[in-house]
Amino acid sequence: MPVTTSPIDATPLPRLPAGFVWGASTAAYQIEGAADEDGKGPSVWDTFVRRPGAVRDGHTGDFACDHYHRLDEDVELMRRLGLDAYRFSISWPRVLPNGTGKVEPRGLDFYDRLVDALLGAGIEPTPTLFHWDLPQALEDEGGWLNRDTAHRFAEYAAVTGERIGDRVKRWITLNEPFVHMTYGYAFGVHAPGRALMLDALPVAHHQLLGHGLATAALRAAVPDGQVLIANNCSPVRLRSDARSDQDSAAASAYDVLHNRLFNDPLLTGSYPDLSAYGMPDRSWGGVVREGDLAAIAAPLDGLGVNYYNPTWVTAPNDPAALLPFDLAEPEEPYQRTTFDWPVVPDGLTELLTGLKDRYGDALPPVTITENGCAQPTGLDDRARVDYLSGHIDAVARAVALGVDVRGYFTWSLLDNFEWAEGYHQRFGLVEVDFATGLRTPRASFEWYRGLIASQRS
Ligand code: IFM
Repeated sequence: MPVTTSPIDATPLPRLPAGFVWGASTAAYQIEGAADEDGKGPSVWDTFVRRPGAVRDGHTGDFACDHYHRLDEDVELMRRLGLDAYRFSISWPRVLPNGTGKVEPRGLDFYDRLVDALLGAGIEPTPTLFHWDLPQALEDEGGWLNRDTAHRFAEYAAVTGERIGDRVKRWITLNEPFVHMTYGYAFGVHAPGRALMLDALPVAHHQLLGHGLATAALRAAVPDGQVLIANNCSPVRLRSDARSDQDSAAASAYDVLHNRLFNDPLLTGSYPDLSAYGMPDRSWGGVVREGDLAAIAAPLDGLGVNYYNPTWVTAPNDPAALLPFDLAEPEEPYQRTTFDWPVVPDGLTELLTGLKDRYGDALPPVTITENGCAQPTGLDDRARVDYLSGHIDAVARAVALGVDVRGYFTWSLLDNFEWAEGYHQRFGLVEVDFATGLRTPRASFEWYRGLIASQRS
C-alpha cells in the first residue's frame, strides 16, 4: 500500500481508497448558541442545563461557540482545513419550535445559508437530524417514550428535506440512540434527565422507528439522497483474568445493549433477545408493533459508526443486580484522555472487522461519523495528533482486511459544549475561547490539513 506522510507528524499513514471522504463533525446544541433567537423553541437541553447540579459548574449552551453568528468564519476554517464534508446537526426546535405544526422560516433560513456557504467552499453538507435536542414541547408529551414522537420526527425530516434536499445529498437521521437512551432516559445524566433504568428501553424502539419513518420521508423528499444513521459502537472486552462462563455471558449481554440493540434491527430486521433485560417477549410487551421492524430495516446507504473506546465488563458482582454485567477497568496502562477514556486505536479495527464478521453482506458501507479525544487546553496538542493518527491508521487496517469504509469525520471541528461536562472537555481541532468566541487552530488542525492534502495528492 502506498504511504503518505503528514508534514507535521512523521508517522506514515497508509493511503485510504480514492474517494474516501475526510470530514469533521459538530452538533447544534454544542456549538450554535443563540438559544432563543429567531423564534427557536426550547429543547430538552435548554431545560436540563437549568436544573441545579445537572451540568458541571452550571454551564449552558446559551452562547456555546456562537456558531449561529459566526457561520462564515467557521466555514472558512473548514475550507482552510480542506474538508470534503462537514457533519453538523439541525436543531429540531429551530425548525419546528413546538416539534410539530408551525414551521419557523428563520430557523430553516439559517441552515439554508450554512448549506450554501459549505457548497461555496467545496464542502459537502452532511446534516444529522437529531443530535439529542428534542423540542421541549414533545418531551412534555412523553418524549421518546411516546411512540408519536417517531411520527413527529418523520414530519420534521420531510420539512427539512423539502427545503434543503435540492442541495443536500447525504443525510444522517439519528446520532447515538444508545447514548441518548442510556444517559438521557435510563440514568438521567443527560437531558431530559429521566432515571428510568430498564423502563427506558422503549426509547430505543421509538428512536429506531423514528429513523425508519424519517428514512421514508427523506427518500420521498430527496430521491437521489443517501440516508445513514450514526450509531455509537464499542467492542466489548473481558479482562485477561476473566475466565468464567458468567464473564462471557456478561460480555454478550453488554454487546446486546450497546451494539446489537441498535444495529441488528437496521441490518437484520429483528431485535436481539432482550430477556436478560427483563423484556417479556419479542414484542416488548406491545411496544414493537406489526410492521415496525420492516420500517426500521429499510435499506441504508451507509452505517455511521462513532467510536471512542472499547468497554470492559465482568459478570455482576451481585447476582441479584438489575443489569447482567458490571463495567470494569482494563488492566493495561492505556494512555487516557482528559475524560479519562482509554486510548485504544486497535479497538477501532476490531470493531470494524467485527461488524463485517457479524453482518456480512448485510453491512452497508461504513463511515466513521465521530472519533476524537478530549485533551488539555493548549495549542500544541501532540496527544490529539497521536490519537487521530493511531485511529486513522486503525481504519486503514480494517480497510486492508476487507471492510468497506468510505469516510472519517473527526470529533470535533471546534471545542464545544460537552453535555454534562459543560466546557471542561476540549475535543476541538480549533481552540475556542468561550468568553469571547475567539477561534485558534491547534497543531492538530495543521496536522489534519496536511494529512488530507497528502491523501489527495
Ligand atoms: O460530544 C459528544 C457527541 O455529542 C456525541 N458523541 C460523543 C462526543 C464526545 O463525548
